[in-house]
Amino acid sequence: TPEAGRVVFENVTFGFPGAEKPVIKNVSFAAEPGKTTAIIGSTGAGKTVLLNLALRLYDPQQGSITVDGAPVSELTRDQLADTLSLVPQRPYMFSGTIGSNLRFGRTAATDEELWEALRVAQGEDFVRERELGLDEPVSQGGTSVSGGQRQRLSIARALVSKPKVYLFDDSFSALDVATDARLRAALPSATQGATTIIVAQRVSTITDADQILVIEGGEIVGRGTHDELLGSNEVYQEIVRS
Ligand code: DGT
Ligand code: MG
Repeated sequence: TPEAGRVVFENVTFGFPGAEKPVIKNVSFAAEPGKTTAIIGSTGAGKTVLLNLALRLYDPQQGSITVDGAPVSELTRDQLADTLSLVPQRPYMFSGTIGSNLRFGRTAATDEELWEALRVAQGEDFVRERELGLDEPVSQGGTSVSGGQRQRLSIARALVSKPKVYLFDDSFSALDVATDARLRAALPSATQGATTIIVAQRVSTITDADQILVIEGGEIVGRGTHDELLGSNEVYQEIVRS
């Protein structure tokens, strides 16, 4: 259906219990299937909370969030987990192997699929260099892999699950600019048709996004393409300059 993977926020307001002020204020946007929506804004602006709301880690006090036209409040955790894959800002590893970390409970994924996901996520080389490859042990917390490798494994894990919606929370900033560029060049064909939402620090990560949301203090203060925002939005201009 044309709704497949469509994520819609309508007038969403959310505050943490006990906090005086909401951290998300009257946010509305639609993230469309086959397109990339980028979210940019300073630290503490509310980017991670927005993604967590889509995953229903918390429920908004006002407004609605729908995925595929259905309110997320009516979806089970399993349904949400099948539809949306989050690459968290701080990726985690559990004790097992590189392969089991990539499968993450999806035992049906073949080794071929894991290698394909690693290829896209720019993780193929460092896994091939490991003596045991996919069977290489990983300790909990992933101390045997570097931060950038952990991020790439986490991206590959999301690709293996083939969700309708990808949520990348600052997943590219630990990568050097060249790896970031290669990864983003490989992503579109791997995520074709899916809805992609990317939280970014670097403007270069999102210049080709279909829509960019600029968020400040929990509010959307600008939206458009890179060129549109560059010409019209002071907050965005400031981010580009910094
Ligand atoms: P980042 O990752 O540093 O670029 O910042 P954002 O944009 O991801 O910020 P976010 O969404 O983590 O936090 C937005 C606001 O919400 C910020 O004032 C901190 C606050 N906040 C985040 N998580 C919690 C929480 O678990 N409890 C409470 N009380 N406040 C939280
Ligand atoms: Mg964050």
